[in-house]
Amino acid sequence: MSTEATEPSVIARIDGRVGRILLNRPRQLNALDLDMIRGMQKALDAWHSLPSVHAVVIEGAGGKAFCAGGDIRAIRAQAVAGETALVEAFFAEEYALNATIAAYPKPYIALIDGICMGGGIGVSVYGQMRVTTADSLFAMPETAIALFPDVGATYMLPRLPGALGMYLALTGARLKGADAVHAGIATHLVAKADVAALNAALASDGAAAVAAFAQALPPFSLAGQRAAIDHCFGADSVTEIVARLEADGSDWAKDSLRMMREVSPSSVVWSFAAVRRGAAMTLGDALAAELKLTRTTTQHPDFAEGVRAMLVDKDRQPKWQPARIEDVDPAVIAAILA
Ligand code: QUE
Repeated sequence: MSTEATEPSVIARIDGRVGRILLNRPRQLNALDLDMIRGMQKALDAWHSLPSVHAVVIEGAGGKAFCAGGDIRAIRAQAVAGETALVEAFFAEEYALNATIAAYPKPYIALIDGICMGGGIGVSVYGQMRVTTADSLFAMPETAIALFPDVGATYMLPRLPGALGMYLALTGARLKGADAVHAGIATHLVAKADVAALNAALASDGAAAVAAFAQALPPFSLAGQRAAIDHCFGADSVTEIVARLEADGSDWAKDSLRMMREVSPSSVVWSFAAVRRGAAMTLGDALAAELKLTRTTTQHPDFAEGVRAMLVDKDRQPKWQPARIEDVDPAVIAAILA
């Protein structure tokens, strides 16, 4: 029997002018489970009309991650056990939280210092300010587990410059802090050494404190690839993206092809379609379409296999069905997207 007191996985408190949310599951890289989602929703609802709370500040505990995503291992176990109501509850409440943040009437400030992937992007990117340190890592890596870029990313990614969003969606490529600001995922770059002082200034001055800590951006490390990204990932089909990357032949194109060939081929095809579709949707409609898409994608064998390979057994050797992008059946994908 453990005698340790269980720490709450989300800590919400008022500090000066701000409401603070601490994601507090550091050993799981602050990956969101249903309890955490409910704790965040409850805090945001309580502060929504409370005049003394002028802004909300969200952070991750432990110094390694802001939030690595959702508690996908639990979702996989529920999906495999046929507990579809639990899977549905998780995604429905997570997406409702994303929508709450997007519509929040007060400044919502995410302090991102470390890993920020998937669900972590969903609880930050719709806020007014996404403050990042230089060493943070941002990614939408869902094609690696045969899900798709969700938490509203089918709405958000097509609104990034050019075809950058499709590149991030299909390859799962990581961006460091400054590049995330260039891409529009983050809004301000701050020095790691300034985070504590910024945090204190937020409590006394609210959101206005951020500006004084923002650093000048170094050049976008993808500046030299921007034209190729738009050309290759702006193509009208996955097959054409692959053909353009093969024709490009640069190191960047080879790396991109390698990343796209490692992840679930079926997921690449349905994620392409979902991100394309989201370009013409509102955030609310995109989240509704995503919820529908979770019902079919979590039933595809690649989802259980991808989570097994990346997060359960961690052998990173998934056996995808089918194994090649070229063998993905358009009729199967159309049924998943319907
Ligand atoms: C792709 C993903 C995720 C991932 C790894 C991938 C993802 C996710 C996690 C994750 C990380 C740490 C945890 C955890 C989950 O990893 O979405 O519970 O402790 O949440 O290659 O999409």
